Amino acid sequence: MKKDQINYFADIVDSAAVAVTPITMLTAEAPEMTLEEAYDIQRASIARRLERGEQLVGMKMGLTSKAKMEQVGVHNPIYGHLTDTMVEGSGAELDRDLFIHPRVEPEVAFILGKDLEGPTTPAEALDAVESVCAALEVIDSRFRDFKFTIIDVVADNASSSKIVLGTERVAPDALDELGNLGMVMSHNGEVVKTGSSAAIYEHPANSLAELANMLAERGESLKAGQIVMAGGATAAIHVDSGDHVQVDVDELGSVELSIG
Ligand code: 0L1
Ligand code: MG
Repeated sequence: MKKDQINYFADIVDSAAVAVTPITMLTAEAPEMTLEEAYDIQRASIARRLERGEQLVGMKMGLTSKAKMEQVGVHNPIYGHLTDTMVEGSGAELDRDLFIHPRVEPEVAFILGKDLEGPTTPAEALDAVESVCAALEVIDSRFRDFKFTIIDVVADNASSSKIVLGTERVAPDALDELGNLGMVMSHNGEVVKTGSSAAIYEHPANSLAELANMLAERGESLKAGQIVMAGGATAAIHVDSGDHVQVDVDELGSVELSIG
């Protein structure tokens, strides 16, 4: 695919995100699009955000649990880019008008204390982590009816929209069980999902290492200070105006958001 076509599709996903308007899958127009080209489109759409003054603050892994893969019918982990305007603190009230069809999922996030470059192992990846926190991700596919192929969702920056981070930050070596933290998500006061950080690629450190390794294929790496979302531990839930969502994570405390 030529550069002008990459830019053409980057404009489509970026404009849909800005206008909060659903679009048809890109693969309907370009069935021959490859995964590599989809990541090129993702990067070109992020370049548009940076040109508007947003700052790159981290990355996310997506589709790292069986529950998530089954929910959207895509069976490979993918990554996306996070900018400063996507990051919120616990207790944030998010305007419903920011989203087409928001869903929320429980995660854990890493804050890196050192640069991390693949190829790497989960143990080495964890050594680059300064702290871990509870997190919620609000995903919002730009594609109509939340339907996409892996190519489409990668081009759409892995459905990234908002992340909400818990205030409690814990060093990884101060955690007893990073690989098996209980996670309980409540929706309007009712428990709707229970799970464990073990569902996140069998251990969140596996997800972090996989991200560094995927980036290394493009000669890229993670930087000290960046946030990395490890992926959803359960399927995502639909949310709407007036909703409140909270996740309580063993050893990491809770994080909550509401939709205004
Ligand atoms: O964070 C995620 O797992 C989302 C990846 C993209 C698929 C989706 O929109 O659920
Ligand atoms: Mg996620």
